[in-house]
Amino acid sequence: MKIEAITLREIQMPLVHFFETSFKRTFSRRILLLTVHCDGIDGWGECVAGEDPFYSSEWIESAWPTIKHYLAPAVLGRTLAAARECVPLMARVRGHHMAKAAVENALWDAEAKEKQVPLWKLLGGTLREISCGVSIGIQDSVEQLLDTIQIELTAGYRRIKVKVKPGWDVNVLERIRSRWPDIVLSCDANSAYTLDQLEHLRKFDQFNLLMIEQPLWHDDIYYHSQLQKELRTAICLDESIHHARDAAKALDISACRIINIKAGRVGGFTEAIKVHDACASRNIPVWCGGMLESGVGRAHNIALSTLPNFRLPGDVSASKRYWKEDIIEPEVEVTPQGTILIRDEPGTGYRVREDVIEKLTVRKEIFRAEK
Ligand code: OSB
Ligand code: MG
Repeated sequence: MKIEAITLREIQMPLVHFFETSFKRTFSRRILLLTVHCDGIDGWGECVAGEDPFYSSEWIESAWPTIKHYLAPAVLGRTLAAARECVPLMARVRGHHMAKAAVENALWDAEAKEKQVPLWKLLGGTLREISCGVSIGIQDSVEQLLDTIQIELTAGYRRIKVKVKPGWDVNVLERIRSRWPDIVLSCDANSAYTLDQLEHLRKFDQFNLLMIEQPLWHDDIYYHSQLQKELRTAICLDESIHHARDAAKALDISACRIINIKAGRVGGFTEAIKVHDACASRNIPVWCGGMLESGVGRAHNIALSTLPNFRLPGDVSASKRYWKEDIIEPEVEVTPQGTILIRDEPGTGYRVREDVIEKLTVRKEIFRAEK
């Protein structure tokens, strides 16, 4: 496929309900979508960078110029036999994984469409149905959180993950466990603690959690290995895993027992598959994380989740939990058993609704190959 042009745009989508983590409350998303135009085929990608550099140092205002000045010029005009060939072309740029993933994943979508195969098969997937969990943000009150958990359990979701931070943790987990002693429950601290709080973190062990996600610093692996020795609860790393070497290092020093894979965080599908494989070879389960994606990124997460070592329910949930109207058709739906059935059409199996996207677009730029 010859990469003739790239369209970059920002759309704005209000969330159905605010989403609060230990670092921020988000009411509305600003989302970068990227389209690669190759021989009459359009591939779509979503840049999962946030509105602010809080989850990671990347944010949408760093991704835009990085794509415009470096990543798009590195691939425009090139003819690739496979999407993964874009990785070495963009390798001179250090970091900026979410910006790179937007380009690479759009190319995978184009490749799948060109080869007339489902994206999940192209990625090496095998699962025909994936397990879904939900990530529930910090609420205004514990009662509100319990009501939300009840709704998600009734919907069939197989794992409840709650966001925690100092002051909204042990007290909240106690209330959840006293109402539901047996549900599959985990928590995500988004780096809200330090090792000085070890005695406090030990209290999490009483709740029989599936895991505690990223308790310590966003850029740390080593001290998580010290913490893991002290806890019965499995640690899952999210923020601090940027590539397969990070995953191998974390597992070599027993810093965690589970890894969360986000294609954006590791720079695209190619590296996500490598992280998956590094974990599989050590018999460590992975699951697919989410970044409040629109349908474009959501469809990509679903495809990735079909790889065989995605053995735990992911943060891959229905469109309607986030959006009044999603930008794909059909919207992502979850069965009463808490699963998503994998579609067999070429590409993601979800059609991008360009008319809706056009209306949501607040800025757009098109980059073309030099003649
Ligand atoms: O840590 O997994 C995270 C959302 C934004 C930034 C970081 C995280 C999250 C989530 C949301 O937990 C998961 C989802 O998209 O449903
Ligand atoms: Mg997380």
